[in-house]
Amino acid sequence: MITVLAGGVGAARFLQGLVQVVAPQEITIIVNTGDDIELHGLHISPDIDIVIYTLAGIVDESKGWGIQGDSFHCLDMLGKYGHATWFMLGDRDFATHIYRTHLLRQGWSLSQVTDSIRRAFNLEVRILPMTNQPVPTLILTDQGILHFQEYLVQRKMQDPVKGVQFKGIEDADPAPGVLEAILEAKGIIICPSNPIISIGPILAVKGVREALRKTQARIAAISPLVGGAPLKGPADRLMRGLGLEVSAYQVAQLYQDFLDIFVLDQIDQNLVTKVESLRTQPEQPLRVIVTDTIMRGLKEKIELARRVMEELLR
Ligand code: FO1
Repeated sequence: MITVLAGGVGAARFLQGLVQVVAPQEITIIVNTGDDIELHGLHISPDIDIVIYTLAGIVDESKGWGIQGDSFHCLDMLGKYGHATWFMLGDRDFATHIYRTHLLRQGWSLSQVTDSIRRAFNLEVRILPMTNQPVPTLILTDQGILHFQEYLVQRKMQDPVKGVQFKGIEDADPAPGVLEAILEAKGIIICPSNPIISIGPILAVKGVREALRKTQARIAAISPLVGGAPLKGPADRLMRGLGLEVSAYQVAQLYQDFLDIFVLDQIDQNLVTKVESLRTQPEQPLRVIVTDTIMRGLKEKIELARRVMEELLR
């Protein structure tokens, strides 16, 4: 089994390549749920949906989220009733949130609902939410405490970041199968996702970091920062706000205690020696791979996945 830690858009794009290189039945994806939000009385799990829609081939590729060709009549109508419409939920996307919320209210867990949605799309990968309990990511700003989606989408990242909190994380148990997927894996991949708000919440779930330190499997991470900037999203603003250096080196340092392989983009070739120096035990060097990590098309996604798998299983 290959276990993958995933956020949203960057992870989903990488997974499109990985499923061409590794048999989907062999892949377990542990997905961040810190971005989850309740809107219009519905439970929305953006990262889970982004992964499922992308692997199902129905995602809006230009945005990386939502369903291609979706319409927005339901949201327009809700707007007439005075509901906030800043989070662009399409009509077909709404069906997913209605279905999820309906089953959650009947007592299903988020794991069970996610598996049911996965099966509806005939996906053979295993998709596990990191936890079944709500752990919203909160961004501390001088405008007060904002839900991550309010910070990102509603306020368009305009507020300087003073801190990040995963509310309730201390009491959140890993979802069934999460720790086993790490401990029993043949190889583990940390996707090129935001290290603070996508991978950070997964690592903060009880027992996950310890399992990563303990597992016999090699662990590879792909830098989401290229040339000191994210390809998409607020990683730079969040890292700066937390007093961290905005660089691939800093990302490797955040994973230092469990990392075996770090994948840098060609642009960051100059960081190789610095990242290699992060190894904690001399007998277990940190291998740094330099390759093209910018996934323009399927060919690049497959090539990146192939390169990572080659290193992971060598
Ligand atoms: N991102 C936006 O920038 N604007 C939106 O209106 C928006 C709506 C949306 C609806 C469903 C969904 O699954 C994702 C959506 N996203 C939107 C993306 C999302 O906010 C983030 O990209 C992820 O949470 C980050 O991983």
